[in-house]
Amino acid sequence: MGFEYAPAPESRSIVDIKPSYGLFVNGEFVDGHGKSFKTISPATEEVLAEVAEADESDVDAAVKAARRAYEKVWGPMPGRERAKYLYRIARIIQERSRELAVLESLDNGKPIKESRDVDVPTVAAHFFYYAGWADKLEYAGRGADPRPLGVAGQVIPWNFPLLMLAWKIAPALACGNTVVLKPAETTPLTALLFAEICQQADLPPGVVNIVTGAGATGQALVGHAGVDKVAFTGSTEVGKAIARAVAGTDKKVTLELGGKAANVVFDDAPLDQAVEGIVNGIFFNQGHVCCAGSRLLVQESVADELLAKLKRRMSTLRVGDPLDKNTDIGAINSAEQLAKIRDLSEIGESEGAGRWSPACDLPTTGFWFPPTLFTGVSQAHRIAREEIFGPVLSVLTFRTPSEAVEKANNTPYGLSAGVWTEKGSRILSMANQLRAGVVWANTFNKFDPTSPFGGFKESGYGREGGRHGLEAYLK
Ligand code: TAP
Repeated sequence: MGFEYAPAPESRSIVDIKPSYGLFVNGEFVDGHGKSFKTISPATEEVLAEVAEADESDVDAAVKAARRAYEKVWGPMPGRERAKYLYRIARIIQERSRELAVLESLDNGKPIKESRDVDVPTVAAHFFYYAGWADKLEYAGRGADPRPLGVAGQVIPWNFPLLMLAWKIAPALACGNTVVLKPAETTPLTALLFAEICQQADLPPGVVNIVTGAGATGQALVGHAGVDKVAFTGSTEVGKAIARAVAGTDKKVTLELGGKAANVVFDDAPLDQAVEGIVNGIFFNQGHVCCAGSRLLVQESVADELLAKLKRRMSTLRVGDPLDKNTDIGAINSAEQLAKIRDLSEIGESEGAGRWSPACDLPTTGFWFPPTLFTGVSQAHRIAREEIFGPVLSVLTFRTPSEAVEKANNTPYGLSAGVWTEKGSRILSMANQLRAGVVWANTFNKFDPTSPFGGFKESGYGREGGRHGLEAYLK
């Protein structure tokens, strides 16, 4: 039985979007020297604001501001004092959480219930968590008096704009580094609101600098000689280019790249619960998730039953206005990403996989893609190998646990995996055999600041989160 939902839009009046934004350098908003660019709402294609582009000279000014702040203020400051700033930032994030959530949904296209209930609370949690470490770094496992690295150049993607910012900035600052961060071109607005929060927290000028722009700005940042540490989250392709660019320098690097996670369902799994985990694994955030469970591996004996349940559940997903509190699946972040999802889905069909989506009305403006699954997928299909980064699930089957392991690990990536079974011993055995940085058992896409996150193989190197996340920012 279906239900009709009355619209329940979150008001956008809480955010005050300025017509144009400068760069945040040395504690102030300044004009950029590059060509400014527009950021739009992917749900409506409405222009939200004009944003400055940082060229090489702007990046240079930001790195120099970060260096001064590192040497004169932030580096020498006792950890207990740095902690106070981080706690203050965390509390302001909580106080302004509705504003941050609405702005994130507007600029990114993700549903408000996700930005409100997952992204922003996790962002605050990261700042609280690393604030707690700032005066306890001698217990981080890096010696009695671990030192910061200096200036961190950080480049982040568009799928979790604020959360990726928090993953990068909170541990860097806790350890005594200063940062220059480049948000993604399509989602700069919440990083700029975060810059205002730094001002509100009286963070000393130059400790956090935000340079907006496109790939060239990111390239200028990671290539800058004054950057001691490069932290990048994004595609494997750009990650490789960055690794090449910093090879031979003494910069420290962490790379968090793509994924093609297997979500493995055994015949003894609680199937209704598994269906919720599969849906959360691939349709959360429109599937724009590096650790998305984009390959469902289901044991053959329960495949038909599970697929019937999954299709029924997918038919209840509501696609539409990101600001509506009932929405499950929002807009695809950009026309470019939509084209990529469409291309790979068409390739899936032409290679012989069976495509299915529930009936759903998509809005006529903006960028949309229905929740989609492919059955009859073989390991050779491109939709089983390549990261689609959209709401598209590839379903494969297996007969034995060793076949499941073999298929799950048959990927150049290794970021995450899921296991669904009622046997604890099987969970442990699978977790030991799966080559993935995170293995979830009877759940999926759970994030916690105390837990390290990162990849194997082409999913990158280094860990973010937890005590391990400090290592990336300490000598
Ligand atoms: P990318 O195209 O790699 O972009 C990531 C960031 O790098 C953006 O800010 C981008 O700027 C910038 N950039 C582009 N070219 C650059 C260059 N040559 N040098 C330095 N910076 C450069 O990825 P995306 O499309 O934004 O994000 C999707 C990818 O990120 C997926 O593969 C996904 O799996 C991965 N991802 C991984 C994780 C983790 S934790 N492993 C988390 C989220 C996303 P522009 O915005 O202007 O392009």
